[in-house]
Amino acid sequence: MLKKSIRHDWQLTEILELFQLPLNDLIFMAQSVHRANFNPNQVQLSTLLNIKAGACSEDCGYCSQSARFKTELERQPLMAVETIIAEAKQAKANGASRFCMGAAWRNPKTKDFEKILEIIQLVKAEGLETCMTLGMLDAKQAQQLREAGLDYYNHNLDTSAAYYEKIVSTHTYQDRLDTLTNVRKVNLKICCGGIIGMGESLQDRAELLQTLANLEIHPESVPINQLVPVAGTPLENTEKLDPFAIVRCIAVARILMPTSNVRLSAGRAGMNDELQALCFLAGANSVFYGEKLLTTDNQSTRNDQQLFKRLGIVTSYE
Ligand code: SAM
Ligand code: DTB
Ligand code: SF4
Repeated sequence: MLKKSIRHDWQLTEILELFQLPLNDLIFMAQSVHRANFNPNQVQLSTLLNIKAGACSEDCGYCSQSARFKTELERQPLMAVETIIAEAKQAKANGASRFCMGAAWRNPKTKDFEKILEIIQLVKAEGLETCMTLGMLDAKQAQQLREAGLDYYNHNLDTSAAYYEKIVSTHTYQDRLDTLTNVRKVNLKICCGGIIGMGESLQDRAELLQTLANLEIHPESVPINQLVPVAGTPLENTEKLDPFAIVRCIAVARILMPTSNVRLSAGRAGMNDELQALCFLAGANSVFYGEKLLTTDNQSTRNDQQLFKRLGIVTSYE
């Protein structure tokens, strides 16, 4: 029964009610949905690499890579293909099943695109799934990425449409949705989620999850990031979240999108083992794995391996 109930007509009031359930009830419901659809003791590992750093034209208020903020990040042009492949090999040797490459761009430029296509082919040849996040894409670019063999495209909606305007002024929520449409049209898998802890309300979180869950096809991968405050960005001093907020958000995402991989994403470095275990209980079944996210620290691979062992979690190739 739980298995069949994939819906695309979630109402905001229903979602808010889920968020407001007693935590035990919410986790029980999410874990029941999770078990009906997945091995509850399996977590998928994706490793991130920032292949072009900083100097981004956009003004996303959380981001260390915007050219508009004075952060400590050093800008770096598009990385050499050989360096990327060496990192991919290392990620595979450490046990990752997917290699996710990010570039600090508003959108990819023609001069870099051939190299991007070559990178996809070479990383795939290492036996890894590939994911890229390069900013906005037009229909032709999406098609070319697909033809090169890309598996996933990451493009987050990040928050509600209303709150997005307070966080970013250089592009719109509709721009983000248009890229998702272009990506879906060519049958690329979608990785799309958001960030909590940017000063948004519970309603903003509910609206983000509603938008994701009511897409014609649910994103195959839903990253739930907790803001990593970066010195020099407008959000650097945002109030810290109650640790249970991410547990609730993961649980609601799991209930709304029963067959998607829900990823406990940025912010994990600041979480203890117990909180991460609670997130897995609430239905998270994927993490970013490796010492670094894009520009900030992640949990160490050693800690992760120990934690998975202690929890009896197997990390799998999908
Ligand atoms: N430029 C591309 C874009 O904006 O889509 C790709 C890279 S961008 C850094 C990818 C995602 O990382 C953002 O959409 C956001 O969800 C997440 N992110 C960036 N900085 C973050 C931070 N400080 N804390 C949490 N998540 C963050
Ligand atoms: C996603 O949702 N989170 C990742 C990935 N997709 C690209 C990025 C997290 C970035 C955290 C801050 C940083 O390291 O710069
Ligand atoms: Fe640029 Fe992406 Fe950072 Fe926004 S989130 S400033 S588009 S790198």
